[in-house]
Amino acid sequence: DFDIVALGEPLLEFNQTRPGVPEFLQGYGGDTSNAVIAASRQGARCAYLTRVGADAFGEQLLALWRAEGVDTGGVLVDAQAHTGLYFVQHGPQGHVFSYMRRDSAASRMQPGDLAHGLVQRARFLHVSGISMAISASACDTVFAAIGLARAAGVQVCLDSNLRLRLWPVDRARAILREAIGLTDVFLPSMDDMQHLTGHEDPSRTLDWIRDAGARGVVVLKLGKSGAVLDDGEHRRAIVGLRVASVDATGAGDCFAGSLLARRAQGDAWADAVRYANAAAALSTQGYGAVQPLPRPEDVRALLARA
Ligand code: KDG
Repeated sequence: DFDIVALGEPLLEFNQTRPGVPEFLQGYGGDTSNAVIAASRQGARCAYLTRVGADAFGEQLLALWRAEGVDTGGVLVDAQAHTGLYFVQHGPQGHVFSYMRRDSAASRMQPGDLAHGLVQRARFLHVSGISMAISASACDTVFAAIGLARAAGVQVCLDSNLRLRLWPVDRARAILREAIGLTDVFLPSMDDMQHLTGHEDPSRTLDWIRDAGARGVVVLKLGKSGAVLDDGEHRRAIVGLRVASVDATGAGDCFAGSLLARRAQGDAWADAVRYANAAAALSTQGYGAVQPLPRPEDVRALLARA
């Protein structure tokens, strides 16, 4: 059985680490894949659900998950489509993503792909706005997985991960609202929520989320400024930690994976959020979404200094 089963789209990553220099560091991305790798590095038992193409990139991703200890029994190889990829470039406003993913293998996921029964064997199901944005059939697959999870008593975790290149804001708001009401753990970022709600302050944003039907725990991520944990009774701020950041790609995914891993290992919510906040900060110190994901000893060392 698994602590975390995640569902979404993995991507090959090409990261331009020096602006203007035509060289790209090859790595891996895809928010939900990043999150399970982060969780696995923290000691959680994880599985990933997706489709990859019958191509070299799909094989590389399968090798990555195996090397990271992530179960691939729920990964289908789709000979009719390619594995998606993206480029990361760095500008004055931070990182910029360019996607090459339309009609990718993962976007062809169907609810019938879930027949393996892995969702029901998890403690947490992890899905995201991106998992739902990539196509209508992937969106249906996410809602089917949520239905299976709820029927089996598996807790549903949703990361907002709003990518407005992938879907229009009105559709994103309607679908995310629907999904928020079905979550046990909702992980929005303040940036994403500003697009959805128009609110600029955390407490009005959390009120909007509760009005949308969120019943369980909500952790509103404030980037460098930390996070606010709302457990339904109390709201408390967790301060951001200062580190020398070079690339924030995947920091939110590291937060999600680390948080669920620590919950699965028995931490109280506030301790798990503090841990996830430190892990996410460390993940910004290297380029790419996966390579800089920290190990527990690094996270503990930062927490001890904080
Ligand atoms: O959170 C980081 C991800 O956004 C990145 O790895 C690429 O999954 C990705 C996406 O769809 O933006």
